[in-house]
Amino acid sequence: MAVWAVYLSLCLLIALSASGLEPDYTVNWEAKSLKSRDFDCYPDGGSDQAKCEARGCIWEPSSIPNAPWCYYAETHGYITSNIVETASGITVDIERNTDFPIQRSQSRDINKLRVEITFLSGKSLRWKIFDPANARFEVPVPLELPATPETEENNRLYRVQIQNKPFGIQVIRKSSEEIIWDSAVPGFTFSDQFLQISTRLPSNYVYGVGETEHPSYTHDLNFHTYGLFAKDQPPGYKLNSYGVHPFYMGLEKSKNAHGVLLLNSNAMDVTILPTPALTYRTIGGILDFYMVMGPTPEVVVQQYTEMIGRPVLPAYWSLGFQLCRYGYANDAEIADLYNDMKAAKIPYDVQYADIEYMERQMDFTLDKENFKGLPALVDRMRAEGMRYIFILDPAIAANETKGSYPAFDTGIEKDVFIKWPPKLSDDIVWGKVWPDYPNVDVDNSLDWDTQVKLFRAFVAFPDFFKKSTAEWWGQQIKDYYNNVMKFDGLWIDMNEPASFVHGTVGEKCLGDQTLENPPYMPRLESMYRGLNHKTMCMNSEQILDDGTRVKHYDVHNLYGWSHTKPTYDALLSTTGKRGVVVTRSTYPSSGRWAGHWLGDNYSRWDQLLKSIIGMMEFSIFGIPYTGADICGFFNHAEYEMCLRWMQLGAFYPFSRNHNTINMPRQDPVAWGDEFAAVSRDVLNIRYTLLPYLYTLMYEAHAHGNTVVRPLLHEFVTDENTWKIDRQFLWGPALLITPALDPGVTVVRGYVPNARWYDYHTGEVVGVRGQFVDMETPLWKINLHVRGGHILPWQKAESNTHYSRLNPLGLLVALDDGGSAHGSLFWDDGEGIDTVQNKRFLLTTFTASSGVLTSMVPTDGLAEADRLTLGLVKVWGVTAPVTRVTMSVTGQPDADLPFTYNAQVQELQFDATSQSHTIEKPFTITWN
Ligand SMILES: *[C@@H]1O[C@H](CO)[C@@H](O)[C@H](O)[C@H]1NC(C)=O
Ligand SMILES: CC(=O)N[C@H]1CO[C@H](CO)[C@@H](O)[C@@H]1O
Repeated sequence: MAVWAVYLSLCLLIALSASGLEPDYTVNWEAKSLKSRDFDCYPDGGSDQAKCEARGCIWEPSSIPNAPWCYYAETHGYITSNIVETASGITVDIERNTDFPIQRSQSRDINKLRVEITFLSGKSLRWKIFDPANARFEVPVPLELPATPETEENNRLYRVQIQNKPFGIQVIRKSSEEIIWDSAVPGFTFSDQFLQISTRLPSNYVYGVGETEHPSYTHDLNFHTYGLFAKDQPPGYKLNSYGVHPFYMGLEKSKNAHGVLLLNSNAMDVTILPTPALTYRTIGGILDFYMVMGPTPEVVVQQYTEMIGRPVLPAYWSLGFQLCRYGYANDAEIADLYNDMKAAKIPYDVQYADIEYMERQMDFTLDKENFKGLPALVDRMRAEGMRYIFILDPAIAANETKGSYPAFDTGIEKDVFIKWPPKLSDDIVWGKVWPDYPNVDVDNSLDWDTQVKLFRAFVAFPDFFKKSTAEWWGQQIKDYYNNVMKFDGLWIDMNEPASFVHGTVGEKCLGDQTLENPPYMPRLESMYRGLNHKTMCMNSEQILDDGTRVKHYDVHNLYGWSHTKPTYDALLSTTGKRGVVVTRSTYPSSGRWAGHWLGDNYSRWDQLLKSIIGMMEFSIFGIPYTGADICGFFNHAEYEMCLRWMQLGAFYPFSRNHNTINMPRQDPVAWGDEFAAVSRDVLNIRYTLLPYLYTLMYEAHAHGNTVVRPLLHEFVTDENTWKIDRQFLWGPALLITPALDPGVTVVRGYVPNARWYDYHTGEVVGVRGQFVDMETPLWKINLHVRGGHILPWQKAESNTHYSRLNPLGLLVALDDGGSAHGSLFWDDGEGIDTVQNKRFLLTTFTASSGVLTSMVPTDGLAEADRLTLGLVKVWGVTAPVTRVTMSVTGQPDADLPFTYNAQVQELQFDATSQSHTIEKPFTITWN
């Protein structure tokens, strides 16, 4: 390496003189060239000088870790040949710069391209780069775009400029004159199976691009590449995981924010460079970009979810605590767990059954030996206000006797399973997943591959793009509910789709092998084993709703997406309630129907932090209902880690403790009294705050706000917040600072610039805008409430069926000026389309100068769901109070009983005696 470093400056000079720079480049020639130097001409690995130069690129070893040694010449790319501007956009024709050789001989270059830029609205735009001569695959995910473009220049936050050589698009934010997208950088390539485009970023702060584990929420810019390809791959560093979200949010020097979606569903990778810049490489489809202009991070998410679809409102009960494990031996074990949780008075709403409830892990069956009592147990638990969620996998077992397994038989009848392209074979593309063969006992002492070979039955994968498949799937779900047992929600797993064999049984994929091993292999976990590693053949054929035949190669990343809506629709039509669906594999817009758990994580301390990062990323991906498996899925949990994870997990929107088979129990009643007590306390806090969390979920559904909110969304002008990922907010007002490391009793946390109150004591925090050490003994998670906000709450009970009956409390945290505001969304908790049909209550609360008033913008609540006003706590009341009076139109004023604690500056008054239901506005005055 040292020897090469000497060459560096030398080569730089040669490269410069060779490239014949025009005069205006020489002004800052050094900066320019160093930047071009970042763009990797040989991302495939294994380059040397000869191979590099054969691509027309520049070879120059570097001592910078991960920096490319083979990079593009300044003008490598396409050249603009024609530009047509209209009021609604720009059309550009571009041609490949043939001064440079083709990039990959196995992937045909497309020399002439069309670029269509559309001014979607004043705050959003799209640029689409495609082959005008031949139609290529385009992502069949419908987006909600404005009906007409914004044709009035003055109404647009942006301006677009086209660069000629190399061709590039520059998007400029008019207010700051910053270039926030700039693809006028070398290396742009558009060939059949290798499409590459880079953009300079306006700042070093970029977030998102998933689903893959990131060690920090802010990206490290030092040439890190992340593969995106749906895979049954437990999250790990640089491993492509279950879902695909080619979306990032970028901050700008002006402290504005924007978001960019690349709507492409092929396998791809994304590299983040110190330029700062970002390179996308995808292996099919077209380049279809959408940008939203914010200007704040929170507005970026609102605009993005307006486009991809706003997240579903989950049932109220799904915000309760949930218990699951893979490997319950029988229904008695679940019944005991339920009884122990009740006895320990730990709030909990949802129990699961993982695949063992099924007969030989086959969907829509019940193990009649070990889980014979499950339907009755489910009925009993549901009668006590609990809910049940079952798992379903997409793969359907194929080796049952004809007539004995309707799911497969009717699937064949209705032709729902994925097959080969007809000219190759009319057979199904068989895989293997869980189901065992009938009458065969699995020998667990054998190695996994042998077990798969010997004991796993063939499976067929339904093609969920077809309407007939959705109907068939819905019918299976309905039949199960009506004939076998009830459930309230569905959990869909293994929908990458995962298979235990590679490609197909026998592992020989038919047809074009460049689909299985493309000329450019993105940086994936399985890059050396082919795209079909642990999934189906890329040459399998799927059929879109409109009859278009597509290759699994193009739609692999949409398999989980296509599985989600049919499952959600089936849940609604079967149960008549909205319930909840959680899915493993997601794509932009999956949040419209489902939440997502962060996968089969490990029971390790580092995963606590990673789960916060994962949740923040899913917040900006538009899937707010998320959380990791509390205490981790794989391996042994240890006491302290599990306890800290219970505390953190109490603030996951999706709060579920889940564990894999053959591991010791890790539920809250598995560890003794102290653990149970800490779990009870922290879950009681969660349950107390559920009305606030539910209101945030409504705001996500109605307006696209985030629920788990990075601090920078609320305090973007304070650069300290740009990197914070060890703390997060619930909405604008609750700051959560968990212990994430072993042995700590003090946690260093940031107190953003506002007035904050300690949730546990009600005392005001003396500092703001600085890092402080927070005492965090084992029983405690740090929680702070932001002055200026009113949080609705209810006393916790054993489950939400009971807590929802309690009076509504308010927590009024006054700001420096003695004011606060907040709101409550309330409905029946599980009705279908309550928001669209206005069958809900929306109340806003305002406190100012010793007066708390409510207003009711929407009152569509049924009488049975009404709430009465209960205890109100006001924090930050500086002067002693002598009287609290409540007035409601048409009624005499009433004095309310109250207490005032001068030391804490807390006023509490109780309206319970008034039996006042909150759909009627009220005013409460203290003086
Ligand atoms: C399982 O089903 C597949 C597909 O029909 C068939 O090819 C295979 O022979 C069957 N295996 C057994 C053991 O019945
Ligand atoms: C604890 C945890 O959730 N860690 C990782 C689990 O996996 C997701 C991706 O599925 C990551 O985003 C999390 O960071």
